[in-house]
Amino acid sequence: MSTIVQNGTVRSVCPFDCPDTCGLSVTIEEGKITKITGDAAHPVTRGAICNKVRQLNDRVYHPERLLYPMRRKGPKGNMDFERITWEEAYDEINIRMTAIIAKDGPQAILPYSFYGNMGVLNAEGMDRRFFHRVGASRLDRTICNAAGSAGYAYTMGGSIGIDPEETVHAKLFLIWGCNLVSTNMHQAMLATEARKNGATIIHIDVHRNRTSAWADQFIHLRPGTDAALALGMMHVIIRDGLADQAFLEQHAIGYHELAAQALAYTPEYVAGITGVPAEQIEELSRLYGKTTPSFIRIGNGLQHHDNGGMAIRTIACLPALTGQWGVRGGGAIKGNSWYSRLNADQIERPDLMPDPGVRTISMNQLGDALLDSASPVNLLFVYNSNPAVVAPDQNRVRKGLMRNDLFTVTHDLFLTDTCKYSDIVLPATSHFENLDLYTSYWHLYLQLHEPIMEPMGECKSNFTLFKELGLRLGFEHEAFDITEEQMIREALDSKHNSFLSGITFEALQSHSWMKAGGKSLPAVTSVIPTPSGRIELYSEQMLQDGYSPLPTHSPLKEPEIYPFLLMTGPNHSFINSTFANQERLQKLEKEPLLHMHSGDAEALGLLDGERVKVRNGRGEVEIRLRIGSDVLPGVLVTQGLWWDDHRKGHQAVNALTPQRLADMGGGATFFSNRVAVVRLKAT
Ligand SMILES: Nc1nc2c(c(=O)[nH]1)N[C@H]1C(S)=C(S)[C@@H](COP(=O)(O)OP(=O)(O)OC[C@H]3O[C@@H](n4cnc5c(=O)[nH]c(N)nc54)[C@H](O)[C@@H]3O)O[C@H]1N2
Ligand SMILES: Nc1nc2c(c(=O)[nH]1)N[C@H]1C(S)=C(S)[C@@H](COP(=O)(O)OP(=O)(O)OC[C@H]3O[C@@H](n4cnc5c(=O)[nH]c(N)nc54)[C@H](O)[C@@H]3O)O[C@H]1N2
Ligand code: SF4
Ligand SMILES: [Mo]
Repeated sequence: MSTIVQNGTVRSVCPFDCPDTCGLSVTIEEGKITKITGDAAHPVTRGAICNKVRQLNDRVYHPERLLYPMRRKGPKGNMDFERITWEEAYDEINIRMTAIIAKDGPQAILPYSFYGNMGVLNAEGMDRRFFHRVGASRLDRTICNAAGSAGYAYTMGGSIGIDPEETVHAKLFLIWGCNLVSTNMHQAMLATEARKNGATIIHIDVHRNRTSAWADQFIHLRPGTDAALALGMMHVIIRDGLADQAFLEQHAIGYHELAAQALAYTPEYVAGITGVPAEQIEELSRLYGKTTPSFIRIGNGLQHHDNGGMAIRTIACLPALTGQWGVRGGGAIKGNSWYSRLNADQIERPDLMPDPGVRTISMNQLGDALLDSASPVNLLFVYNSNPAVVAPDQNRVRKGLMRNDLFTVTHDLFLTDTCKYSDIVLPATSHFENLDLYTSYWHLYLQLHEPIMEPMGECKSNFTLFKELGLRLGFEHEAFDITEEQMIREALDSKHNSFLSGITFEALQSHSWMKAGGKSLPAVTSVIPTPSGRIELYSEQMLQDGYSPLPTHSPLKEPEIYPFLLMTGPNHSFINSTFANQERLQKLEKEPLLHMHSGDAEALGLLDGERVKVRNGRGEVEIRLRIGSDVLPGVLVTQGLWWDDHRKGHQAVNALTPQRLADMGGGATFFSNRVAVVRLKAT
C-alpha cells in the first residue's frame, strides 16, 4: 500500500497541527524528494502552501534527523547518548514497565503526546490503545483549544461552524484573536477573494501583527477583555433594533435573558474594560448588526487566558443575534471537527482499560505531576510533543524531568530539548513514510496518505512502535496484530456519524480527498447538537456545571505583582516548536523579539534593540526589545516557541508561563501571564 516511485509527482498531505491540512504535490527525482508544492486540484489548498512546508524536504533529509535508537550515557540534561538496537530499546522499556507496574501500579506510567503529526493512526490510534491496555494514567490533552472548545460547545453544541469554502460569500469578516495570515493562510485567501467582491475585514487582537497589516481595520483591545467587547456589541445591536427576532425565535433560546444581561454593557462601560474607544465600539457593532452575510473566525489566542472559555462562549452568541447562521457565507468557525468525527472508541479502545477510573493528569500541569504528586509518575513516554519547550512553567517541567527515579522515553524525529532529559530516545518516521488518515479541524475534507518514501534509517512510526511494544508485552493479537489499513477502516465506520457515509478506504484511495457530508452539508441550524437543539444564549447546562448561564466578562486571575501581561503566541515560520531547529526558517525569523509600547519603554529607560530580562516568580528569559505601538501600554508580546540555544541567545519562553487552568475544559492559560522587565547589564 504505497505510492513510492523513483521519479514523478505524487500526492501527499500536510501532517502538521495547522487548520489548513493542505493537499501536497511532491516531486521525486531519483528516489529523492526535490520539490513540495500545494496540490492545485485540492479544493481548499488550490496550489498554495506556506513557506515552511515548501521546505519540508530540508526537515525530512535533515542531517540531524534521528535514525536509530539511543540510550542515555551521561547525566540527564547533557545530550550524551549511545546507539542501541531496537531489540535493546524494547527490552529495556519492557523491563522498566513491568517493574514499575509491579511496584507502583500502571498509573505510575504517563503517556505525553500532542499533535506533532495529525495523522489519526499516529496521533490517536495505536498509542491510545496501547496505554489504555497498559492501564496507564490518562493524559488530559488540553494544551491547545480545550477552553474555547468547551465554551463554544455551550453555545453551539460542539465543534461546528460553516464550511469555510462558503466564506467567499461573506461581506464582513471579524478575525477575532486569530493571527490567520500566519496560522490559517487559506482562510486569509478566501477572505481576500471575498474582499474583491466588496467584503470588509476587521482584525480584533491585542497585537498589531501580519494579520492586522492585511486586514482593512484593526481593533486593538486589552488582553482578556473580549467577552466584554462582544457584550458591548450585543448591547448596541439590541438597543438599535438590529437583532433578527424571527431567527432567534426559531433557532435560539434565551434571547430575553441575554438582552437583559447586555443592558449593563454600554459602549462607555466596555471602553473602560477593553481600552477600545466607545465610538469605535458603536461603529463596529452597527457594522456587524447591519451586514449580511457576516463571518467570525474565532482564533485560539483569546482562549489561552483565565477567562478564555467564557470569551469564546460569548463571541459564539453573536452570529445568532443577527441571524447569520441562516445565510450562505454567514456564521462563524471556531473549529469544524464535529463533521468528521471518526469512530474513536473503536480505534482507541477504552474498553481495554483494566481500571476505567484510573486518574487523569492535565498536560498543562506536567511540572506538578512530576514533582508534587502523592503517587508520582515514574515512567513518562513522550511522542508527538516537545514538553520541555511547549508546556507551561517549564522550570518545574525540567526539574521533574531531571528526577533520577523517573524513566523517560521520547520518540521523535530530532533530538529535541525533551530528548535531553530522556533515558531512551527512539527515531520516528516522517509522515511521508507512513500510511495514515487525515481530517481537518477547519475544512471538511478527509484525506488518505499513502507512503511516498521508505522509512529513513531505522525509524518507526508511532503505529508500529506501539503495535510492536504491545505484542512484546503479550497483549491481545486481536487488538494489536493489525495493519494500518485495518485501523483506517475501523476509523471510518460511519454508524455513529452520517457525514462519513460513502467515505471508505477504497473511495479515499481513488479520490485522495472526500468531503464530510458530501457535496451538500445541511444548514448549521438543522444540526445544532446542544441539549435543546437550538443555539443556547442562555445555557442550563452551564448553570449545572457551576458557571453563569449567560455570557459575562470576568477579569484575569494572575496576581498583579508584576506590571506587564505577556502574550507568547506562535510565529510565522515555525509550527509550535516544530521547525525551530531548521536553519533557513530560523534565519527568516531572525531572533525572538519582545514587543513593548514606547511609553512603557520610556518609563523604564529602555531602548529599542537592547537585550532585557523578562522575569516573574516562575523563571526568567533574556530577549531583545522591540519598541513601538504594536502593543498597548502594559502589554508585551513575543512570538515563537524557540528551542534553548545559549550560543544564539534563544530561550524558551515557557519558563515564564503558569500551570493554572482556564475557566473551562482544563485549558491552558499561557497568555494570562504577568512579568516584569529589567535592563540586562553588560551585554
Ligand atoms: N505559522 C504557524 N501556524 C500555526 C501554528 C504555529 O505555531 N505557526 N500553530 C498551530 C496551532 S497548534 C494553533 S493552536 C493555531 C494558533 O493560531 P491562532 O488561532 O491564530 O492563535 P494564536 O496565534 O495563539 O493567537 C492568535 C492571536 O490572538 C492574539 N491574542 C492574545 N490574547 C488575546 C486576547 O485576549 N484577545 C484577543 N482578541 N486576541 C488575543 C494574539 O496576539 C494572536 O495574534 O495555529 C496553528 N498554525
Ligand atoms: N507559550 C506558549 N506555549 C504554547 C503555545 C503558545 O501559543 N504559547 N501553544 C500551545 C499549543 S496551541 C499547542 S498545540 C502546543 C503544541 O505542542 P506540541 O504538540 O508539543 O508541538 P511541537 O512543539 O510542534 O512538537 C511536536 C513534536 O512532535 C514531533 N513529531 C512530529 N511527527 C511525529 C511522529 O510522527 N511521531 C513522533 N513520535 N513524533 C513526531 C516533532 O518533531 C516535534 O518535536 O504548544 C502549546 N504551547
Ligand atoms: S502548515 Fe498549514 S498552511 Fe502550511 S502546508 Fe501545512 S496545512 Fe498548509
Ligand atoms: Mo494548538
